[in-house]
Amino acid sequence: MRIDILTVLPGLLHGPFAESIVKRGIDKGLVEVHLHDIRDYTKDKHRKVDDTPFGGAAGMVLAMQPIHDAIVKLKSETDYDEIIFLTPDGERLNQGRVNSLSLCGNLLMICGHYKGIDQRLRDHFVTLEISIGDYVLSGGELAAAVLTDALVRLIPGVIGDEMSALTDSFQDGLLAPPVYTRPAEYNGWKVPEVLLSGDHKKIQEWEENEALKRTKKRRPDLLEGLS
Ligand code: 6GU
Repeated sequence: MRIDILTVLPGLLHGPFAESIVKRGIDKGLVEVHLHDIRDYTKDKHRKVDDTPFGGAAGMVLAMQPIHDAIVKLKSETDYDEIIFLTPDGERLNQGRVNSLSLCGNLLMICGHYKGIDQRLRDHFVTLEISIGDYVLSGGELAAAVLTDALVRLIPGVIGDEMSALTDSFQDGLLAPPVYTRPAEYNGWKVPEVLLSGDHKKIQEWEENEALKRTKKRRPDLLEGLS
Protein backbone atom coordinates (compact mmCIF):
# COMPACT_ATOMS: atom_id res chain seq x y z
CA MET A 1 0.00 0.00 0.00
CA ARG A 2 1.10 3.56 -0.69
CA ILE A 3 -0.25 6.46 1.35
CA ASP A 4 0.42 10.08 0.35
CA ILE A 5 -0.54 12.75 2.85
CA LEU A 6 -0.96 16.45 2.01
CA THR A 7 -0.57 18.68 5.05
CA VAL A 8 0.57 22.11 6.22
CA LEU A 9 2.08 20.48 9.33
CA PRO A 10 4.14 17.43 8.26
CA GLY A 11 6.02 17.65 11.57
CA LEU A 12 2.89 16.51 13.39
CA LEU A 13 3.07 13.20 11.53
CA HIS A 14 6.75 12.27 11.81
CA GLY A 15 6.39 10.87 15.33
CA PRO A 16 3.38 8.58 14.81
CA PHE A 17 4.97 6.99 11.73
CA ALA A 18 8.43 6.54 13.27
CA GLU A 19 7.31 4.10 15.98
CA SER A 20 5.63 0.79 16.50
CA ILE A 21 3.32 -0.79 13.95
CA VAL A 22 3.44 1.82 11.18
CA LYS A 23 7.24 1.90 11.39
CA ARG A 24 7.28 -1.88 11.22
CA GLY A 25 5.07 -1.88 8.12
CA ILE A 26 7.33 0.69 6.47
CA ASP A 27 10.53 -1.14 7.46
CA LYS A 28 9.14 -4.40 6.08
CA GLY A 29 8.36 -2.67 2.79
CA LEU A 30 4.64 -3.42 3.14
CA VAL A 31 3.58 0.23 3.17
CA GLU A 32 5.05 3.52 1.95
CA VAL A 33 3.98 6.74 3.62
CA HIS A 34 4.90 9.99 1.87
CA LEU A 35 4.33 13.35 3.52
CA HIS A 36 3.87 16.38 1.27
CA ASP A 37 4.05 19.90 2.68
CA ILE A 38 1.31 22.01 1.06
CA ARG A 39 3.53 25.06 1.60
CA ASP A 40 6.07 23.64 -0.88
CA TYR A 41 3.47 24.13 -3.62
CA THR A 42 2.44 27.72 -3.01
CA LYS A 43 3.26 30.31 -5.64
CA ASP A 44 2.62 33.11 -3.16
CA LYS A 45 5.76 35.15 -2.55
CA HIS A 46 5.15 35.04 1.20
CA ARG A 47 4.52 31.26 1.09
CA LYS A 48 0.95 31.92 2.26
CA VAL A 49 -1.36 28.88 2.03
CA ASP A 50 -4.61 30.28 3.42
CA ASP A 51 -7.05 33.10 2.75
CA THR A 52 -10.17 34.69 4.21
CA PRO A 53 -13.49 33.06 3.27
CA PHE A 54 -15.88 34.69 0.80
CA GLY A 55 -18.99 35.86 2.64
CA GLY A 56 -17.08 37.32 5.52
CA ALA A 57 -17.23 34.46 8.04
CA ALA A 58 -14.55 34.24 10.72
CA GLY A 59 -11.44 32.08 10.28
CA MET A 60 -9.28 31.15 7.32
CA VAL A 61 -9.62 28.67 4.46
CA LEU A 62 -6.75 26.73 2.86
CA ALA A 63 -6.33 28.31 -0.57
CA MET A 64 -7.03 26.63 -3.90
CA GLN A 65 -3.70 27.03 -5.70
CA PRO A 66 -1.23 25.11 -3.52
CA ILE A 67 -3.55 22.16 -2.85
CA HIS A 68 -4.79 22.04 -6.44
CA ASP A 69 -1.24 22.00 -7.83
CA ALA A 70 -0.22 19.35 -5.30
CA ILE A 71 -3.18 17.09 -6.14
CA VAL A 72 -2.64 17.44 -9.90
CA LYS A 73 1.05 16.57 -9.55
CA LEU A 74 0.46 13.60 -7.25
CA LYS A 75 -2.38 12.29 -9.43
CA SER A 76 -0.11 12.43 -12.48
CA GLU A 77 2.34 10.13 -10.69
CA THR A 78 0.00 7.73 -8.89
CA ASP A 79 -3.40 6.23 -9.62
CA TYR A 80 -5.32 6.67 -6.35
CA ASP A 81 -8.08 4.32 -5.23
CA GLU A 82 -9.45 7.09 -3.02
CA ILE A 83 -8.67 10.73 -2.37
CA ILE A 84 -9.66 11.17 1.24
CA PHE A 85 -10.35 14.49 2.92
CA LEU A 86 -10.09 14.32 6.71
CA THR A 87 -12.81 16.57 8.08
CA PRO A 88 -15.15 16.66 11.09
CA ASP A 89 -18.15 16.79 8.71
CA GLY A 90 -17.12 13.57 6.95
CA GLU A 91 -18.43 10.03 7.35
CA ARG A 92 -17.66 8.75 10.87
CA LEU A 93 -14.84 6.18 10.63
CA ASN A 94 -15.56 2.64 11.78
CA GLN A 95 -13.82 -0.73 11.51
CA GLY A 96 -15.87 -1.74 8.47
CA ARG A 97 -14.61 1.27 6.51
CA VAL A 98 -11.05 0.62 7.74
CA ASN A 99 -11.28 -3.00 6.59
CA SER A 100 -12.43 -2.05 3.09
CA LEU A 101 -9.83 0.75 2.73
CA SER A 102 -7.08 -1.65 3.83
CA LEU A 103 -7.60 -3.49 0.53
CA CYS A 104 -6.65 -0.37 -1.48
CA GLY A 105 -3.30 0.03 -3.22
CA ASN A 106 -2.87 3.81 -3.24
CA LEU A 107 -4.51 6.41 -1.02
CA LEU A 108 -4.16 10.18 -0.97
CA MET A 109 -5.13 11.86 2.30
CA ILE A 110 -5.68 15.61 2.52
CA CYS A 111 -5.55 17.21 5.95
CA GLY A 112 -7.81 20.20 6.47
CA HIS A 113 -6.89 23.14 8.66
CA TYR A 114 -8.50 26.32 9.91
CA LYS A 115 -12.03 26.29 8.44
CA GLY A 116 -11.05 23.62 5.89
CA ILE A 117 -10.34 23.64 2.18
CA ASP A 118 -12.17 25.36 -0.67
CA GLN A 119 -15.37 23.43 -1.44
CA ARG A 120 -14.42 23.20 -5.14
CA LEU A 121 -11.49 20.94 -4.26
CA ARG A 122 -13.90 18.67 -2.39
CA ASP A 123 -16.34 18.70 -5.33
CA HIS A 124 -13.79 17.94 -8.03
CA PHE A 125 -11.11 15.75 -6.44
CA VAL A 126 -12.14 14.26 -3.11
CA THR A 127 -13.76 10.81 -3.35
CA LEU A 128 -14.26 10.13 0.36
CA GLU A 129 -14.61 12.37 3.42
CA ILE A 130 -13.75 10.88 6.80
CA SER A 131 -14.19 12.09 10.38
CA ILE A 132 -12.72 10.14 13.29
CA GLY A 133 -15.42 11.13 15.78
CA ASP A 134 -17.82 13.77 16.97
CA TYR A 135 -15.39 16.32 18.35
CA VAL A 136 -13.23 18.97 16.72
CA LEU A 137 -9.48 18.67 16.19
CA SER A 138 -7.26 21.59 15.18
CA GLY A 139 -6.51 19.90 11.88
CA GLY A 140 -6.79 16.66 9.96
CA GLU A 141 -3.23 15.48 10.73
CA LEU A 142 -3.99 13.50 13.87
CA ALA A 143 -7.00 12.00 12.11
CA ALA A 144 -4.75 10.98 9.18
CA ALA A 145 -2.39 9.37 11.69
CA VAL A 146 -5.31 7.49 13.25
CA LEU A 147 -6.60 6.30 9.88
CA THR A 148 -3.10 5.31 8.72
CA ASP A 149 -2.44 3.32 11.90
CA ALA A 150 -5.79 1.54 11.66
CA LEU A 151 -5.09 0.65 8.01
CA VAL A 152 -1.46 -0.39 8.27
CA ARG A 153 -2.06 -2.88 11.08
CA LEU A 154 -4.46 -4.77 8.80
CA ILE A 155 -1.97 -5.24 5.97
CA PRO A 156 -1.00 -8.91 5.95
CA GLY A 157 2.47 -9.40 7.44
CA VAL A 158 2.62 -6.12 9.37
CA ILE A 159 1.57 -7.50 12.73
CA GLY A 160 2.38 -10.97 13.91
CA ASP A 161 0.04 -13.69 15.02
CA GLU A 162 0.67 -12.72 18.63
CA MET A 163 -1.33 -9.56 17.96
CA SER A 164 -3.90 -11.06 15.60
CA ALA A 165 -6.00 -8.25 14.20
CA LEU A 166 -8.95 -10.64 13.93
CA THR A 167 -9.47 -10.68 17.70
CA ASP A 168 -9.59 -6.89 18.06
CA SER A 169 -12.55 -5.10 19.52
CA PHE A 170 -15.07 -4.35 16.73
CA GLN A 171 -13.62 -6.89 14.31
CA ASP A 172 -16.49 -9.32 15.09
CA GLY A 173 -18.91 -6.52 15.95
CA LEU A 174 -18.23 -6.87 19.67
CA LEU A 175 -15.84 -5.32 22.18
CA ALA A 176 -12.91 -7.56 23.13
CA PRO A 177 -13.12 -9.61 26.35
CA PRO A 178 -10.88 -8.81 29.37
CA VAL A 179 -7.32 -10.16 29.28
CA TYR A 180 -4.97 -11.28 32.06
CA THR A 181 -1.34 -12.31 32.32
CA ARG A 182 0.96 -13.79 34.96
CA PRO A 183 0.98 -14.08 37.91
CA ALA A 184 -2.31 -15.93 38.45
CA GLU A 185 -2.65 -14.14 41.77
CA TYR A 186 -1.28 -10.65 42.44
CA ASN A 187 -1.89 -8.62 45.58
CA GLY A 188 -4.68 -11.09 46.40
CA TRP A 189 -6.44 -10.42 43.04
CA LYS A 190 -7.12 -13.65 41.16
CA VAL A 191 -7.35 -14.39 37.45
CA PRO A 192 -10.71 -16.03 36.53
CA GLU A 193 -10.34 -19.77 37.21
CA VAL A 194 -11.53 -20.86 33.77
CA LEU A 195 -8.53 -19.20 32.06
CA LEU A 196 -6.18 -21.47 34.04
CA SER A 197 -8.18 -24.63 33.27
CA GLY A 198 -6.55 -25.50 29.94
CA ASP A 199 -10.04 -26.33 28.58
CA HIS A 200 -9.99 -24.40 25.30
CA LYS A 201 -13.67 -24.87 24.55
CA LYS A 202 -14.67 -23.56 27.97
CA ILE A 203 -12.22 -20.67 27.65
CA GLN A 204 -13.64 -19.69 24.29
CA GLU A 205 -17.20 -19.80 25.65
CA TRP A 206 -16.14 -17.64 28.59
CA GLU A 207 -14.45 -15.11 26.31
CA GLU A 208 -17.48 -14.90 23.99
CA ASN A 209 -19.76 -14.42 26.95
CA GLU A 210 -17.55 -11.73 28.49
CA ALA A 211 -17.30 -9.93 25.13
CA LEU A 212 -21.09 -9.96 24.86
CA LYS A 213 -21.59 -8.79 28.47
CA ARG A 214 -19.11 -5.95 27.99
CA THR A 215 -20.69 -4.89 24.72
CA LYS A 216 -24.24 -4.94 26.20
CA LYS A 217 -23.09 -2.81 29.10
CA ARG A 218 -20.83 -0.32 27.34
CA ARG A 219 -21.93 -0.23 23.71
CA PRO A 220 -25.48 -1.55 23.34
CA ASP A 221 -25.65 0.36 20.03
CA LEU A 222 -23.27 -2.22 18.54
CA LEU A 223 -25.81 -4.98 19.21
CA GLU A 224 -28.74 -3.23 17.52
CA GLY A 225 -29.56 -5.02 14.31
CA LEU A 226 -27.70 -8.19 15.38
CA SER A 227 -29.94 -11.17 16.08
CL1 6GU B 1 -10.88 14.27 10.30
N1 6GU B 1 -10.59 16.67 11.34
C1 6GU B 1 -10.79 17.59 12.28
N2 6GU B 1 -10.26 18.82 12.14
N3 6GU B 1 -11.50 17.35 13.39
C2 6GU B 1 -12.00 16.13 13.50
C3 6GU B 1 -11.83 15.12 12.55
C4 6GU B 1 -11.10 15.43 11.46
N4 6GU B 1 -12.47 14.01 12.97
C5 6GU B 1 -13.01 14.34 14.13
N5 6GU B 1 -12.75 15.59 14.46
